[in-house]
This record gives sequence, structure tokens and C-alpha cells, in this order.
Amino acid sequence: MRKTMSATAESVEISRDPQFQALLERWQSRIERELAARLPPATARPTRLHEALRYSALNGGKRVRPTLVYATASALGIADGNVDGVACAVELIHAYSLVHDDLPAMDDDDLRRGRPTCHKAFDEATAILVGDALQVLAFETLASGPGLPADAAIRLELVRLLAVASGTGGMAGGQALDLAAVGRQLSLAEVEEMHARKTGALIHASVMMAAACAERAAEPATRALDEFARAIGLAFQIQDDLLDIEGDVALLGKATGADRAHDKPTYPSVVGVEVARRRMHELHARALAALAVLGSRAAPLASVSDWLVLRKY
Ligand code: GRG
Repeated sequence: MRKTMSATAESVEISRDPQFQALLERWQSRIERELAARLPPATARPTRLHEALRYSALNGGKRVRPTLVYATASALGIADGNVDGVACAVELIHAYSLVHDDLPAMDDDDLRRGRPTCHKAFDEATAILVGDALQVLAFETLASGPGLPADAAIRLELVRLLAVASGTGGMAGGQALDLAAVGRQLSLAEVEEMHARKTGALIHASVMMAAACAERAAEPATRALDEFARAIGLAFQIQDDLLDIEGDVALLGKATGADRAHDKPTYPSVVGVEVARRRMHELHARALAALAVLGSRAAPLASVSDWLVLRKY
């Protein structure tokens, strides 16, 4: 296996994809096109709602979760065209969560991805409906959309995985823990649980749903992907916490210092910036080590994990 060392995971021997930037851009434009095709046209009634849906789902973003779907599929020899539906479904859930998270009743944010948040550009009632509609479109996509295995049992499993990751055991529960944590001191275990649910569950689902599309994924590969996804999900959120302290506002497209301003416990607020950064690099190394069993086909997935922890926005 070709060895390309990362400055952050020097002990792990796993190849990286030398063409990763081009691959990333290909996947990012693919998801843009796939989402655009699945969202109702802005000209269809009710036009204001449909315009707001497209505003919220097609407004850029890094497309981290779809990228994980495509990279996992690639590691398992599955064509992009067989997981487009999964990539859209996870991104639709993510887009809904951002719209609801930005509402005054939650984080009350004015800016998202460098533009006014949905409720600022439209209104609160529309933003609530946008979140609702994006969420159900994700499940409709899995139930009946193109770009997925035809096998009904696989589709049912995809619906189950996404529902579990989005519900009270995953993202919605994590959001509840996050809201309840405002102004409180949390232990490290509590912060990790909150992060694992709020952010980690959907990252994990992105990887495991792609794996569920494989005709036969060997048990060691599935176990390795499970370990990879758990580790990289937490590493991603720690980097997010760090960027909220040290990030560049222009690159992030939103204000920094929001966690502190909202008096929210985060990984660095509990253990300090240096320990948080060290933990993130350890998790990154653990994620890469888990991929070793998949061989050189996991090179794009290794490159995605580098991107998630080294990103500046
Ligand atoms: C409203 C049920 C409900 C849940 C909201 C995920 C979430 C829970 C809220 C989003 C707010 C937030 C900052 C969560 C942390 C997760 C995170 C890092 C979100 C941003 O994801 P990126 O960086 O965003 O992938 P882009 O804009 O690139 O898509």
C-alpha cells in the first residue's frame, strides 16, 4: 500500500487519494445536482415554501455527509449511482437540522453559510415548515427514489438507520441534551454523549447506510466502518468546537464565539483547547487505523477524514 503520511496521524499506514481534491469537487457537484432534481421546483405551489426549501438545501455547505456516503461506497466497490439516494437523504436531514437549529427557539442565528438563515430570509413559520418538509423528503427519497438498490429489504434498513440516527437516540436527542446543557457544567462523558448524538449519529449513519447498500459487506469491513464512523464523528465535532473558538469568521461564513455567548459546554470548554486538539488527533488516528482492513480502496475515505479534521470551515 502506498504510504502518504499525514502530519496528524503519523503512526497510521493508509494510503491517501492523490486526486482527492478533484474527487471531492466531483462528489460535491454530484450531490448538488441530485438534490436539485429531488427538491420540488420553486415554481410549484406553494412557491414560497418551495423557494425556501431550495434556498436551505442548495445553498452550499461542505456536503460532508454525502461525501462520506460516496467515499464509503467507493471503499466497498459500490458505484456512486447506487448510493445517490442515501447521499441525498442524509444531506436533507442535515439541512433540516440546520434550519431548525437556527430558529429563535433554538440557537437563534442570523447567518448560515454566509447568508441569512432561512427564518431571516423568509419567516419563522416558513422555516419550521422547511425543516418538516426536508425531513420527510429524506424518507420519501429512501422509500421510493432513484439512485438506490432496488431491494425493498435494503431500503427498509436504510429508513431504519436514518430514523434511529435522527430521532431521540440520535440527533434530536442530542439537540435536547445540548439545549439542556446551557449554563451548566458537563462532565467529559456527558459532552461526548451529547456530541455523539447531536452530530456523530448522522455522520455514523452516512457511513453505515452506504455499507448497507453493499450486496455482501464482509463482517470485518462493517465492523471497521462502524469504528471509523464513531471516531471521525466525534473528531469532526471537536474540530467544530475548536473552530468556534479559533476559526476565521470570513471562512466559516458565521460568527465565532457562539458557544461561549450561549454559555454552552463544549469539548474545549471542559478539557481545554490543547487537550481537545490532542483528543481530536487521537480519534483521527483511530479512524484511520480502523480503515486499514479495507485496503487501498479506502484511500478516499482516509482523505475525507483528513479533510474533516484539518478543515478551516
Ligand atoms: C434541530 C433536531 C435538530 C437538531 C439540530 C445538527 C444540529 C442538531 C444542529 C446544527 C447546529 C450545529 C452547529 C451542530 C453541530 C454539528 C455541525 C458541525 C453542524 C454543521 O455541519 P457542517 O459543518 O455544515 O457539515 P455545512 O454548512 O458545511 O453543511
